[in-house]
Formats: sequence, structure tokens, C-alpha cells
Amino acid sequence: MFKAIKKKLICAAIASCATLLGSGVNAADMTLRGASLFDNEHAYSKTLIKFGELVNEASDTDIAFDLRGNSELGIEPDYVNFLTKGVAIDYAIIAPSNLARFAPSLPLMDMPFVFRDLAHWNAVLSSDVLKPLEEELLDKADLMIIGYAGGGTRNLISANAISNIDELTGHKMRVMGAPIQARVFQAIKAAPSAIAYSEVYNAIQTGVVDGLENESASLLQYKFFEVAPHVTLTQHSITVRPIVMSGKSFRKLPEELQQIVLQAGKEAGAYGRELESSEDALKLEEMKSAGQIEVHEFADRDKLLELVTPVQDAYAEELGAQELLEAIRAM
Ligand code: X1X
Repeated sequence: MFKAIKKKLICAAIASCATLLGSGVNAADMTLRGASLFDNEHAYSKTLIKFGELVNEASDTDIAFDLRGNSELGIEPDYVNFLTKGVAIDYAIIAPSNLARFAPSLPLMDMPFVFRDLAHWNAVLSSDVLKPLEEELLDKADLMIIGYAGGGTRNLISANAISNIDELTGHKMRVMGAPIQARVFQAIKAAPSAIAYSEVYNAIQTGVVDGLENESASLLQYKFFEVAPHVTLTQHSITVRPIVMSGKSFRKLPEELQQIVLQAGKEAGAYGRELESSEDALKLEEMKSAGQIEVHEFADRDKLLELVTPVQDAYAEELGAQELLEAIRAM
């Protein structure tokens, strides 16, 4: 009885909102739409599915989570546009570098070489140290970080073998669009260019670039090994992948549901981090055993770190974020 009354009140609240994306009150009480670059086997999609399950377990409102995978709704920069405008989707997982256009400090949270190892990455993500970046994103783009997924280790993936710093000189590689990404790879003498993720396979195939940098799960799904079968263990990044919700969608939710969404985002993020970080090496091994990739040790990781640290410092200084970078390093 109480549940039914509560449900009616929530429905009334929802109906009075203009549209929850996808508009709707249909068979379910409402629909929230998500987007993923990948199919349901990838850790990002599994994380977003988990998010929906957790919300529905905790809520009396019956919510249809309409997750559009396989880049059906475009790639992450498209998701950012949709979410800031409050159209087409309500939530997605997005690389911090794809948020830089709206909030230039965001890529600081997973720029190459910022984490020493998985334990450091875990400590940072289990703390509140990234709060100032979350506030900047909310303030400048009306986007809320409701949880942190990620946990893939990014390596170089290339058409030709690379195993030391000299072989990196002039290496034409694709990087994500945030300027700090190009600056880091320029500092190590590579020749980076920003290319949309959906164009990278063709760019390698046609010789526009010789490779990219990516984590195992995504290398496997996008089959970059077909054109770039060499993986060099530079281990330059451990991914941080915020689960981002449009502020416009969030504010349309009844207050009780907002709390449930925040809690579910946090828990889904933790689930996603555990999942991706535990699968990462296995997926690399899987591709190696299948003869899809050749894995090369990298001799000069310490030299890369030396070259990149001043670039990180300069970037933090430009943003007025030196204290934040120090706090991350000190953890
Ligand atoms: O490099 C990219 O643009 C993409 O790489 C993987 O697919 C993911 O980490 C994704 O978030 C995006 O950053």
C-alpha cells in the first residue's frame, strides 16, 4: 500500500518534469539511457549494466535502463556533447581526456605516468583527492561524476615492433584529443596526432599513423591488432574512467532516487575497477596465445618518466593545480 502510494508520488514528480531522456513513462516508470563504445562483454558496459541493476534493487521506482552499446550513439566526445546539453543520453563512461574541452583540468586525473602502480591508483580513487576536478566539471559543464571505473593499463600498440626509447623517436601515433596527451608523447620524442577513436583503425591501415596507445580490453574489442600487432609494455597509464551523469537528467529525479543513483554509481565504479584491473593482464595473454599480438618489454620506462615529469608539472602550473598534483603524488 505504502509502496504503491510512494510509487504514484514519484511518477507524478517524474511526469511533471519535461522529459527524462527518452521521455519516458512507458511500461517502466521511467527510462534512463546510457551509452558505451563497446559491447556487453567489455568492462565499461558491464559497469553500466551493474549501475542499472543496483539502482533498481534499491528503488521502488521501476526504471528501464536503456544502454546503447557498440558506439551506436557515437564515441565519447559525442556523449559529452549530449550530456552537457541534456539530450539523447543520461549517463556514460568517459575518458577524462574527452572532458577537457569543457573542463581543461580533467585530464590531470589520468594523464600518462601520474600513477606509480595499481596500489597508488587505488589509493587515489578511494580518496577524495579528485574532488576539485569533479567540482570543475559540474561547474563548467553541468556533468556529475557519480563513480569511477577504469583499471586498464595502457601500452603502445604499433604496426612495427618498439622496445626502447630510440625506436620511439618520430613514431607516428594516435593520441586522445586533450592537449596534455600530445605534450606528453612529444616529450618522449614520438610524433602524436589526435584522431577520433572510431577513425584509428583506418588511420593505421592507411599509414596515417603507425599505432596508438590503449588498454587490453579495448584493443581486443576494436581489433586494432589486425593492423598493429605489436604491444610494447610502456605501462604509461592506468585508466580512470568516470561514470558521468548529466546534471540536467539528475535534477529531474526525485530526491530519494538521486541518493540511490549516487550510491549505485559509486558501487558500480568499484565493481568496474575490480573487474577491469583483474582482467587486464589475462586479456593481453589471451591475445598473445591466439597469435594476435606480439608483446615486447620496454627497456627505458624510467627515462620516459624523467622526460614526462616536467611536462606534468608545467601543465599543473598552467591550471593552478600544483597542489592537487602534489597531493596525488604524495598518496
Ligand atoms: O583512446 C581512446 O579514445 C579510448 O580508449 C579506450 O577505448 C577507452 O579507454 C576509452 O575511454 C577511450 O579513451
